[in-house]
Amino acid sequence: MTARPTAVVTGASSGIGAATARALAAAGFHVVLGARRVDRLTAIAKEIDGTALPLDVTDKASVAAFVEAVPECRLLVNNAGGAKGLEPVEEADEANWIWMYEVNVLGTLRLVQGLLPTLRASGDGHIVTVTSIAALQSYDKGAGYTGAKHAQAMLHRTLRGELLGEPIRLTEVAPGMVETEFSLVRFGGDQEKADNVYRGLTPLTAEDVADVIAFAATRPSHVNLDQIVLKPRAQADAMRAHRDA
Ligand code: 8X3
Repeated sequence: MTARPTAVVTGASSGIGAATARALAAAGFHVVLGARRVDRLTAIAKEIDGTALPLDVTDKASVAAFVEAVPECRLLVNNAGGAKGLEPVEEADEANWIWMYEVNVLGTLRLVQGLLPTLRASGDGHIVTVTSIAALQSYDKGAGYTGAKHAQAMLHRTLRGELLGEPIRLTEVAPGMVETEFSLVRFGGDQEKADNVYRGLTPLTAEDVADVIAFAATRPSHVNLDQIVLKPRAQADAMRAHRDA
C-alpha cells in the first residue's frame, strides 16, 4: 500500500488520458490507468510508478473486475470516450451511435457506480469528467456525438446535486479542439481527414487539458471547480474557428 492518494484515469493509454496520468503522478497521486490497450498502459504506468489495469468501459464485466482491483480511490477521471462518424442525422450509422452512447454515457455511469463507495470512503473524493464543447452545443453532422456528450454531461451535473453534503467534488472539463487520436478514430483511421480538422490553427494538446485537470484536482478540498471550458485561441465554438491560409 502506498501513502499517495489514488487517482483512477480511464482511457489512459493515449491522448488526454495518458497526459492526465502523467500530470497527476507529478502532482503526487498514485495513478491507476485503465484502458483496453494494456501494452501501452503498462509502459506509461512504469514511467510514472503507477498501476496498469485492463478496462473496457463498454463491458460491464470488465468494469466490475477493474473496480474490484481498486481498493481505494480519491479521484476518478472519466476520460474514456470518443466519436465515430460525422454525418447528417438522415445518414447516421446506428452502430456508431450505440458505440458512442456505450463509451461516453454508459461507460461513465459504470465507473461512477463502481467507484462511488470507494470515493466516499476516502473522505475527500473527486470525480472529474472530460466532456467536450459538444456537451454545450449542437453542430451539423455531429448529433450522435453531441447527443452522447450532452447525456454524459447530464449524468455528471446531476451528481453535483445528488452528492451535495458528501465529501465528493465534481468537475466537468469541456475541451474544444485537442489534437489526439480523437479525429483519427472519428474518421475510421483516415489520416488526411483527421489532419484537416486541425488545419491552419494551433489546437490544444493533451498536455494542455491534463494541466487543467491536475489544477482542479489539487485545489483545497472545499474548492469545487464545477465546469471548465477550454478551447484553442483560434476556436470560438464547434462550428467557428479561424484558420490561417
Ligand atoms: C471534441 C470537440 O468540437 O469535435 O470533443 O466535438 S468537437
